[in-house]
Amino acid sequence: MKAAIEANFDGLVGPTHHYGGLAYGNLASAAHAGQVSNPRAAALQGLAKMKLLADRGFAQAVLPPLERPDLRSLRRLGFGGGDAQVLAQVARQAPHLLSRVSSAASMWVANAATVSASADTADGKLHFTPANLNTSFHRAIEHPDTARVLRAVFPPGPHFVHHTVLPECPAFADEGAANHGRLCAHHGAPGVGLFVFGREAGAALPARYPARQTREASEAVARQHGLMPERCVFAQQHPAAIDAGVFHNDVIAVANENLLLFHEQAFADTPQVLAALRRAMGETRLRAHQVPAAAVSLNAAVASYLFNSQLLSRPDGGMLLLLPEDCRENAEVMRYLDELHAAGIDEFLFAELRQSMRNGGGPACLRLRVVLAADERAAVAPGVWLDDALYARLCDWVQTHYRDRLSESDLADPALLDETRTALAALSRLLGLGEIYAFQGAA
Ligand code: SUG
Repeated sequence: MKAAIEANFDGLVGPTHHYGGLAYGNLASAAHAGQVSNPRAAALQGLAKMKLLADRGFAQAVLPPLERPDLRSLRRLGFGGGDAQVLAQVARQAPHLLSRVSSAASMWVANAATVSASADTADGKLHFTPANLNTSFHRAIEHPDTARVLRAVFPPGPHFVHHTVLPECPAFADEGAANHGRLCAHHGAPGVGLFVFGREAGAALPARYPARQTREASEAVARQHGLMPERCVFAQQHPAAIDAGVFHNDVIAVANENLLLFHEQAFADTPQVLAALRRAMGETRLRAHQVPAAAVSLNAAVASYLFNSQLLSRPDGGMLLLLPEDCRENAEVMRYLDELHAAGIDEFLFAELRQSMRNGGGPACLRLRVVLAADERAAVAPGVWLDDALYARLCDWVQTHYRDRLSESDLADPALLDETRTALAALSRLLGLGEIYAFQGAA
C-alpha cells in the first residue's frame, strides 16, 4: 500500500465574479441576485484561504478560472460578428444570457469533476470525470474548458486517466465531487466511495427545488473509474434537505478518512446508508457523527454552511475543520463545535469567504480533493503548487487585473473581456500551464 497525501486544488475566482441569481435552489444565490460584487476581494479571500492551509503544511494547489464571458456559447446561440458586436447584441436582445455566459462559477471546483484515488481503481491510476453540470446553463457550459484545464494540470499518461463527461441529458445529470465522499483508514489505503444522488427513477423527488444529481450518473462514474462495486455506496439525499436549500450533498455532510460528519436530515434513509458503509468498509471502523436537527436545524446548517467546511487530516495526525466565518454568527452552530471536538475534531479554523458565500460557495465548494501518492504528486504540473512566492505573485496579479466592483450592467463592457483575457494570459504563464485558453489559439 502506497503512502499518499490529500491535496486540495482550489479554484481561483475569475474576474467576472458577479451575483446573477442563476442557481435555482441555492438560497444564497437567490438572496444576493443583482447585488454589486467585488471580484478582487473574492479572489483575495480565496487565496487567503489557500495560504492559511498551505502555511499549516497542507498540500495546496490552484486551478485557474475559465474564460468568461464565454463567447463560444453565445456564437452557438446565434449571436454573430466580432467579439464586441456579439456582446452588444446579447446585452440588447438577451441580457439574461450575458450573466450566464459571464458567470465565474468555475471557481467552485468541487463541481469540476469526480476524482477517484489510485488505491481504489482497477488499473491503479487516478481517474477524473468532469461533471456535465447539466442542471443549469451557466454551469453546463463549463466542462469543455474544465476538461482542458484538468488535462493540463494532471497530464494524461501513466498516472492520470481522464474520461469524457457523462451524456448531457437530465438522466445523467452530474455535479462532481460535491456529491462524493471517500471513507478510508488513511488516505493511501483503499477507500469506499459514498456517492450521493438527489434523484433516481421511481424514488421520491423534492417538491420545490431541482435534484441535481442522478443515481444513474453516480453509478456511471463509479463504473468508468473502475471502482469495486462492493466498495461503493449509493445514497439518496433527503428530498426535504434539497427543498431547504441543500443543492449539493457537501452542504450537509463531509467525510475525511474514517469520519463522516452529517446532518440528521442529510440522507433519505440514514440507517441503511450507515449499514451499507460499514459493510463496504470491512475492517475499517466507520466513525459516523450525526448532527441532530434539534441541535443544529436544517435551516441553520444551510445558512451557516457548517457542513461545507473542509475536514482535513493534519500532518501531525489530528483533524482540523476549516469553517466559513459566517458560522461565527450562528449561536446554534458555535455551541455545537464542542460536540464536534468531542467527536475527534481537534481544531477549528475560520475563513472569510463572504464574496463566494453570497453565491452559495463555501470552503468545501472552492476545492477539489485529490489523493496523491508521491509519484503521482510529482506528475502534477509543477507550477500550480501554492508556496509563499506563488501566493505573493497571485495576489499581485489579482491587484493588477481585477475590478473591485462589478454589476450586471458592467458585463456588456467590451473592456471587461479584454481585461479578462489579459489577466488569464498572464495567469497561464504564471502557473506554467501553456496555452490553456481558447482565445490563445491552442484549443
Ligand atoms: O452551482 N452557485 C453555485 C455554487 C456551487 C457550490 N458548490 C458546492 N456546493 N460544491 C451553484 O449553485 C451561483 C451563481 C450566480 O447566481 O451568479 C452559482 O452558480
